[in-house]
Amino acid sequence: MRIEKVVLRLVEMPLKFRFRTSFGETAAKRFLLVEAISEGISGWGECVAEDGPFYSPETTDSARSALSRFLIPLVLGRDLPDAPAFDRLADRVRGNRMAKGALEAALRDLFARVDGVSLARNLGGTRTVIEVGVSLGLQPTVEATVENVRRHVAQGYRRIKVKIEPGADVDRVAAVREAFPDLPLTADANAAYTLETSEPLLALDAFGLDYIEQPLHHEDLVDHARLAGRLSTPICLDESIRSSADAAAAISLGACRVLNVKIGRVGGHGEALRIHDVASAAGVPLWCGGMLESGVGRAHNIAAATLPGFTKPGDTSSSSRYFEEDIVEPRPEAADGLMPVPEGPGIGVEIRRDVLARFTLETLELSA
Ligand code: OSB
Ligand code: MG
Repeated sequence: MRIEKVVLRLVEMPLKFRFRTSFGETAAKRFLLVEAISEGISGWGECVAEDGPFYSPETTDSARSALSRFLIPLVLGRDLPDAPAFDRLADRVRGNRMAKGALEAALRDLFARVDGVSLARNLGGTRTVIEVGVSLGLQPTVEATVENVRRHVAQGYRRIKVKIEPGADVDRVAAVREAFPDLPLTADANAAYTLETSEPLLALDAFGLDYIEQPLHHEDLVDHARLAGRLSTPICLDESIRSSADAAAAISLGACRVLNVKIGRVGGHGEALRIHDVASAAGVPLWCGGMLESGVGRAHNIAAATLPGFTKPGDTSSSSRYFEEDIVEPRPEAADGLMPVPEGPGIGVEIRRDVLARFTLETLELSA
């Protein structure tokens, strides 16, 4: 299939809540949206890079540069047999995985739409519904944390993840656990601790967490393995895992027993599939992480999470939690912690071009 045109949009959608983590705070979701066009059909992908390099070294600006200068030119005017062909072409480009992942996702959607099959089935996914949890940002107080958890438990989410940071960790988790003794609960530190400051993490062992997510620096696999030796709670890695090679290294070092897979963070569905296979062979369970995505990225996450290795509830909660209005229809909405998997071609949602136009700050069209 000949890729005739790629449109890169900078989009900003207001968030219904401020989302605070140990690395920063977000009040609006600003991201790049990729539209890949062939024979009148469009495929869509969302770039998960954020404005600043605080979760990942990539940013919206770095991704725009990588996409427009190096990645999009690899496919423009080229006759691609399938989406994995792009993955092989893009192998020359080091890093820049979020940029790569956005274009790869758009091509996956495009090829699945042309074939008239859902992306979930195209990837080898089997589920028709996926279990989802929710990721709750840091709240100003312990009371507000418990209240926020209560609201989301009432909505039926299958697991609650609370963000922690030094000074807002054991107190939060202890209070939530006391209020909800049987709740599937996890804590995400976004790399805020070191082995030297890990004492609160050891104290979290008392609260029966399903796992602790990314406690230490994203480059500290060996330290994660050391920490794992002192904790009975499993460690789940997020930021540390950029590729299947990272996943293999982390698993063989004993740095984690659970993996958070984000399609964008690892460079697209192809790399996510390779991580899936590495982890499944080692018996390591997966779940699909979130980056406050619009309906496009959310639909890609849903498709990925239909694979058999994704056995734990992920972060793909309802679109309406985040946004008054979304750029897709139907909006991905969970009920009782279950997210339906769209059956239509590709990601199974349609773009509302009028809404998208209102949220678009800049447009760059690249033609063959
Ligand atoms: O660490 O999982 C994370 C959002 C932005 C950056 C990093 C993370 C997150 C979330 C939000 O936890 C998950 C979501 O609701 O999409
Ligand atoms: Mg995380």
